[in-house]
Amino acid sequence: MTMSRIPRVVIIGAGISGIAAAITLQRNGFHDFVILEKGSDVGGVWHWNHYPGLTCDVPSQLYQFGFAPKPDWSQVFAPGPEIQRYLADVVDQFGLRPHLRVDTEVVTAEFTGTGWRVGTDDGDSYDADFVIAATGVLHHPAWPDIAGLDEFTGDILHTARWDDTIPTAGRRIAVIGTGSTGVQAVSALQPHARQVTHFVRSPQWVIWAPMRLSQPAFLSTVLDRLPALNRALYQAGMLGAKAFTDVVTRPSWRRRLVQQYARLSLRAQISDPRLRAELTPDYEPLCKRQVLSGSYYRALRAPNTELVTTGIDAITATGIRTIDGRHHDVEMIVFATGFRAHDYMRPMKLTGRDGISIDETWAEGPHAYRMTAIPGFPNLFTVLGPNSPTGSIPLHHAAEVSARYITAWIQRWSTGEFDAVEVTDTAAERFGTEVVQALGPTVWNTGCNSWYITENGKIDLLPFDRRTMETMLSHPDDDDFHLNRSSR
Ligand code: N01
Repeated sequence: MTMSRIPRVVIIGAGISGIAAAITLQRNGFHDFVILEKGSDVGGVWHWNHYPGLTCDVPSQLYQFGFAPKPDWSQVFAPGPEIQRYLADVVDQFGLRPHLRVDTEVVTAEFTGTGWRVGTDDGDSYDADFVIAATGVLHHPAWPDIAGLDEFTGDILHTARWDDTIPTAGRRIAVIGTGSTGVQAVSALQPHARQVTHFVRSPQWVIWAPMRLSQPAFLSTVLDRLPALNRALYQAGMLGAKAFTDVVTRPSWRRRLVQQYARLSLRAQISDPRLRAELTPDYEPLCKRQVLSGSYYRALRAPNTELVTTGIDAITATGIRTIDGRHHDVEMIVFATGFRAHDYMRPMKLTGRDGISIDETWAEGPHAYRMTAIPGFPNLFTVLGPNSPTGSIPLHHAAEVSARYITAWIQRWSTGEFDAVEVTDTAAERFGTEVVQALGPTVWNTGCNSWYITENGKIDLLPFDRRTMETMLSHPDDDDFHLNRSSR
């Protein structure tokens, strides 16, 4: 391939999206890129999260890059540390370390008229022709505003910033929140704690799944020796994922069947009618990000666990007081209260064309054309950005598809076809309208509150299937963009 000029690219974030972007650039012959990572290592959400019980509830065969299949996952649902190691191994295998700056937080990024100037917390700046924001959705821990939080004299932890030096065995622990994280944390803490009190504001449907099922050693050996079989397994997994996308995006008997299974999971494991009533959500299964567990209900039935569904009034020096006046003495409070999922790219000060800020552009919530391009922000693309399919399509695959799309633009820049590419307002608005229309029949739109929903009440997900996503990102669509040449 002949190139008339070499693009300089800054990738922000070394999680799944950033790694996908870097490797895609590299495989297309672009090597002048730097990955700026705020954390001390790669892995993104799998670097930051290391709370007890952290397990991926997506089967390992699907939770990996298509270009870097791992034959020997220890479990069908991999434990968090193994996923972190996998991502670090991929970074090494593809020689990305020389491009990586860890402990480097991007604080500013400004469009200069011809490219970007990116500033970091240590005072450095990087000039780039393109910026790829791979900053992750589940990054900022959400700390609820509960009265008395500062009064507590014991240990306070957020699951997303776990401190491994704080002991948990033999202690009285409160866990607040019952998303995927809270359910996993309660299951892992209960066997060793003296007492676990689980504070549940709104119960979740918890589908039974064998989360600790080992991947048989012989299968790992066979997949290692027969890469073609490993690829076939990955493709088979993609078909399974397709069925799941169908279930969440279109009402059908298939959706109802999965929902029945969710209800059965509760009925079959909780026989006490009072406890079952407390654990029964008032919305349809699958409406929130579905929780999977093979151990949570067992942990709840244990004598050292208590479920508290009465609202929290305040935190005191020695525990938590609920609105019925009862005081729950605890030595440690674990906040499994999720993330500020819509602060994507912030608090970075991102300034686009004509001085427009990302905060102004996203005053009514994050939005981007086909998940990746934002009007007013030329030569900047997001990977797993707004409206990404976090609830329906394998994420590594979605990141790879977006990375290929972005690389196609960069390729065209390298031949001198344009200097700046910017999505039009019309195209971005049209995409937004298509998304809203397609969200109508999705299960996420059946009346529940979840982290999928922005403060402005929009569902921040992709309501399309994998093929549609692949088609929309298969090639740059010139009609939807301004291609500008500058006189530099
Ligand atoms: O967070 P969540 P999460 N008082 O937002 C409660 C991914 N993940 O960290 O529903 C009391 O789902 C809140 O209650 P309510 C996965 O995508 C993946 O668990 O608002 N409670 C809710 O119960 C997942 O969906 C894996 O009433 C309060 C909880 O906190 C996403 O991360 C593993 C409260 C927050 O649930 C986020 O999951 C783990 C308050 N003031 C996570 N404020 C995998 O296996 C909030 N809550 C891949």
